[in-house]
Amino acid sequence: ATPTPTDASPDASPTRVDALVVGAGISGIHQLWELRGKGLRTVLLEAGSGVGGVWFWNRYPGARFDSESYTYGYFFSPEILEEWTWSEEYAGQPETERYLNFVADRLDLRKDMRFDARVVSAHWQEDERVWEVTTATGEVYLTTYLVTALGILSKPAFPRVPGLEDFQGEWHHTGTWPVADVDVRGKRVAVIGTGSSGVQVIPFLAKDAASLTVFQRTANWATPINNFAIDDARAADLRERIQEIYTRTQETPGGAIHAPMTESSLALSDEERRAVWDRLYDAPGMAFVLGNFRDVALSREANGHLTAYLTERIRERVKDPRTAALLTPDDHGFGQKRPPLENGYYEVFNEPHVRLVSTVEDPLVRYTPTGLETAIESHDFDVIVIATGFVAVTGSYESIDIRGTGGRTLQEHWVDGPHTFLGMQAAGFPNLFLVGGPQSSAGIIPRVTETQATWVANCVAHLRDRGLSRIETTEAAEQEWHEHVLSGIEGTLQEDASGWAFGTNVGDGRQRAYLLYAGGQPQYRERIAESAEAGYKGFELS
Ligand code: N01
Repeated sequence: ATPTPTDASPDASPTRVDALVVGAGISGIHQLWELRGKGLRTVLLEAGSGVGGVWFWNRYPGARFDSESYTYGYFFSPEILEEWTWSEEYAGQPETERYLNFVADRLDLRKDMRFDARVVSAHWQEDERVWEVTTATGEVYLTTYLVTALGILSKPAFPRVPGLEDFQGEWHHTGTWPVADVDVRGKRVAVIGTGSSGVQVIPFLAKDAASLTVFQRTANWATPINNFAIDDARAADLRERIQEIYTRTQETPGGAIHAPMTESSLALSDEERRAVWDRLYDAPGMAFVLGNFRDVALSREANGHLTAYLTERIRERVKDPRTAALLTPDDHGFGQKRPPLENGYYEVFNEPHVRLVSTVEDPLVRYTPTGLETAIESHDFDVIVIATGFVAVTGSYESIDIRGTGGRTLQEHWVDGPHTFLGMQAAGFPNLFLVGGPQSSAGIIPRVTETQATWVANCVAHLRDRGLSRIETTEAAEQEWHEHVLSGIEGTLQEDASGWAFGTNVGDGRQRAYLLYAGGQPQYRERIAESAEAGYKGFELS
């Protein structure tokens, strides 16, 4: 008899499935549901011990959505839409983790999920047309189709500072925060990094710590989240308008309810611009970021007016002028790095027990048994919080030994940055689908990956219904997509941007490469649908 997924154990023979999904985050959960819906024997392997992906690992205090909760959740299931009510406009991590567990249970997905099952290798076997997938504990799966739903922000990046193993205190990376409470009451705490994670965690640590020292390399343009509780009336209204809200997410570039204003900010007077920005600054969520004037993403002059406005706002909120100046970015315009949303972030630096250290002026040298040494000082800490982000987008692929035709590794294929067709497949890696991988994502991730998960399931069903079992894109199609992806940032201020979307944050000498997709979700959906409708143009089927 064919073994079922539950037969897997280190001693058992390989488990044979039709499809295997890697990752129980928001994308993988949906993908499992879609593949199961096509009648495929599917198993999902997850490195963590629970459901949630990024919402499982990033449980640091203050972690929360900065997209509206109801635009981030799933739309594919009427039961889920009906039975779940978000409590806040921007839900915190505990609520989101509960939501994803609710979905896994409500749709009975858990029975096909294996936890603590970290995939370490995936090797294509051309003769049998299967991927041989091995976990860290030695379990082996043979699958016709392999779908990676690894997340674009899942492999933690660490400062390139030696001696972490020498530090005798407690340290945590925000991206692998422990389930057990981290108690910083009365302790001397350090935070390294001031991106979205740092900006979210810092006010919470400041509340309890005896002292908090923030090591900042680059300041960011943070704007208020203006979160609020969803009361019964709003919940009822949202439920009534949910299809209208979904339609809106399908029309905007980033899958959000916010979209840029097309009128030129440069056509307005200073007072008029200021009035708009005051309104957006007080509006909830990403309104300031995604609902701003389109030309601030295109014109240095327009962007300069905006950053002058934000510089003033920072000065108003931070009492010490030197600290305010340090908290004001001087190396990038607004939107050239993903701007964090904050709640009381700037005010934290007015508190006497909080100190800001610029690692540009005073670089980190090493961890010591008692803390951190910088070029000019030695600091003692009980707890060090590392909020230095991720080896984004391709990082999670680098952690798996993926070998395609002829034993070629994905890392070799992507040595100059990722190459894919439609962000769906890489040439030389048949039957491997990348959901939420490079060259497809930007904006609200579940709005991108829901499209992909459905596309993948339809594609696999298409092959099965025609007695086919192999699909592989071509290098020519990859090249065409590569040029299309780059054209999406041409003429925008992204052309000379940096940060995780370009891999420049990692600092290991990797080539700067644009990892996302800036063409907007409506166009992305159109492009992948066109290929499918033309019998999967750009792919070879057999
Ligand atoms: O990571 P980041 P993140 N010494 O790379 C600094 C999403 N997200 O985890 O800019 C000192 O943005 C680094 O400095 P620099 C969101 O998409 C969403 O914060 O490289 N500092 C930077 O300041 C976000 O964009 C939410 O010079 C060092 C920081 O560490 C993405 O995840 C919440 C350093 C890292 O910032 C990543 O955010 C959280 C060093 N040696 C995250 N090395 C939501 O709200 C690096 N840094 C939903």
